[in-house]
Amino acid sequence: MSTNDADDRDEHDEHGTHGRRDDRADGHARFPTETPAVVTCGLPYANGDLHVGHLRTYVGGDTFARALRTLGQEVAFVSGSDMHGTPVAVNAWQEGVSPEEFALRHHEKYEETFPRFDVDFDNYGHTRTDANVELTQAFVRTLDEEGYVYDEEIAVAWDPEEEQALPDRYVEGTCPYCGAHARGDECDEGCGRHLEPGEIEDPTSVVTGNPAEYRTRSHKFFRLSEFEEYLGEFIARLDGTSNARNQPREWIEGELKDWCITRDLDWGIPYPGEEELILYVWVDAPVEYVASTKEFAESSVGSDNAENDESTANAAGAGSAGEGFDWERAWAEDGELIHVIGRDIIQHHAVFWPAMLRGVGYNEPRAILASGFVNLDGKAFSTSRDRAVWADDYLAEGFDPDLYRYYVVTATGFQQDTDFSWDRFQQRVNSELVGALGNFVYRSLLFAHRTYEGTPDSELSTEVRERIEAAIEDFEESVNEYSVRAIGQAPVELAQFGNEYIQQAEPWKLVDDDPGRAAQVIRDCVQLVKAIGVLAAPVMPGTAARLWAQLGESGSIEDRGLDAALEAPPANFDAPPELFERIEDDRVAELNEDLQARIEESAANPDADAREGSHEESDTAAETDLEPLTEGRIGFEEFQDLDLRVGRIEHAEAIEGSDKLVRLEVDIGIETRQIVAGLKQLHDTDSLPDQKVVIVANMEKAELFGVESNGMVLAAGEEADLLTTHDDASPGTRVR
Ligand code: B3M
Ligand code: ZN
Repeated sequence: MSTNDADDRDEHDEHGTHGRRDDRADGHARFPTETPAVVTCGLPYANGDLHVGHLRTYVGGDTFARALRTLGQEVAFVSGSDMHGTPVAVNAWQEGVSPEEFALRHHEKYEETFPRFDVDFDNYGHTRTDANVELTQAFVRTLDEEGYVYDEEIAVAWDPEEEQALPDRYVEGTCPYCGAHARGDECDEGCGRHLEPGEIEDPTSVVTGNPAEYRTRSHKFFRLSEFEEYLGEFIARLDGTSNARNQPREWIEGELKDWCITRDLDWGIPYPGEEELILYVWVDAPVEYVASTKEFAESSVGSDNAENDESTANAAGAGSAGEGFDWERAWAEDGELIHVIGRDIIQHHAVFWPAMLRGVGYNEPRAILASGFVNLDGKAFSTSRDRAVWADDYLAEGFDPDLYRYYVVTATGFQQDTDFSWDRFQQRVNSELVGALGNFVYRSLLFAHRTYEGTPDSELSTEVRERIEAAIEDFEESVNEYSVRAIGQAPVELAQFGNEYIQQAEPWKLVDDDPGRAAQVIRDCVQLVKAIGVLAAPVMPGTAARLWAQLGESGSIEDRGLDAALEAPPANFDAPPELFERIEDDRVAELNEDLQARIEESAANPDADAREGSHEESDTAAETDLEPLTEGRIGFEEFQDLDLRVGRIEHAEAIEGSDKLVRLEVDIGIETRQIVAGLKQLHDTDSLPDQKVVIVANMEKAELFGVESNGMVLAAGEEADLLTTHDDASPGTRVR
């Protein structure tokens, strides 16, 4: 097994031993266990586009879940979108749409994007499903009944102008622990701590930019302090990356404060029995891990052909039906619960969540794998600055998802930060995937096909058998040590051995002189190819499936388990196509240029089409910078293509379900047009009738919220300042 894996080194140093994890006094049973396992990935807030940095945790979780299955472990791999809380509410408000509409849109996008990277959750739900609302309220009721919840009056930040409470991301200020600029509930740029309501210093309202005042409100508190001793013991037996044990120790050993679990907000799950209080998003979010597992377990019930139906409602990807998966045993009794998260949310998973689970009498997490961040050319990704490689753009480039999967999983130890650059990506793909793995598979299978029409009739040599056995053992060890990186490295390491082996044996020289030996060497190589496929399946499932087909194997490689690595390959197969394509220098130069141009454009034009963001920056201050003038000029004829007309609004009414849209009837002389416009928040609909406006009469028709829009009303800026005429131009007059 690789000895230079930083994650492994951390593990070993900490325990002062190079023994196996289960040598620890409080060690857990080795995988595969008799009990069901659940692997979860942190729920992405449904508030932005995914870039390749976000994907690290999901690809890592998917790889680990697949690796566990390869060992024969029963696994449910689940996640869902985090729909609630101020990260969604603030962004929806900025866009002028309802949080519900906003969150669902992003949820659907995530649901579609993950499988395109072969991140195949068995269930991908979201926190507003009935399953999660019910389960969350049941959790809270139990905590309340058990005496773990009390009421307390506290000072909450308040915007005096808007007359509204400012929970969490509605307020910014200074972290009381480290002095960094921080959000209301999290020191996101400094020490990373969770901040309780009222803790932030010099608070400013994100809504108006005003200094926030304080108001007294009654809220619910969870008695976290009562769990101090338990949490200390829990952390000592927690498996996974060492950062997940080390960071919380400090918090637990300091004074563990009770945790405020409600907010003044109208977006979220109500506190059971006290509907005016909304649960803090970090209460209902982790419960979705349980709800999503439950949905998986129940997913095949009532569906006759679930086995063949890969488009079941809440399964993102082709996860198998979950009938028979004992979700209650996993969560409430003795299952193996493994959380894969970003390193910024360790406190929530290693402190708040286990205390909640304990409070309701559930099982506890066995392991937390907290990933480092991915930087872009040494600097943080920035969603709002468009300084990112977007998941969609990566796929639109035609790159195989496996290339990125391999790159990000093996770049560094899981808990270390890592860097993405197109140059490094090219270098690793060309040397490790094309040069080592692809090359070995191709030359072996081509030689075998040409000379023997497939696998030669010969015995596997002891040397190669032992090498494959060692690779299998290492793989089992890597899974038990939670080393996602080592899992990813396994197939390439075996291919490197294969290349040395074939290079030394030179079977092409033996075919005539020593045909027996030649057949044996190629038999060895084909076996190595098969073993490489088995080991590659967790990190590169698509590639492994292609390799499997090249070998003439039938069925799914992933269903076969580790034993398949030493089973005889088929006697016949065709000439193989290459598994990977080289990435050429000019392509990388182009990718770098495009990325650079986008970054520069977005810096020069901060208002234009910045993507909605979640993790790095919240971009809350209203942008006042003017857009630079458009460079290209148009001729008069092109302008004439626009049919601009004076109109008079006859009728205006809000469109139900939309925060923003208004249905207008506009008289344009020749006829009356129905037009949908985003004016609701900025104009009192009653004030609109009789106003004169300018419309684009030959705008393509569109449908918004089920209402046809036949034209477009012109308005300036964020406030939708309506364009009008000032004299007696009558409706229908052309504007030139
Ligand atoms: N929605 C995303 C984050 O803070 C947050 C995770 C919830 S996991 C239960 O990264
Ligand atoms: Zn701080």
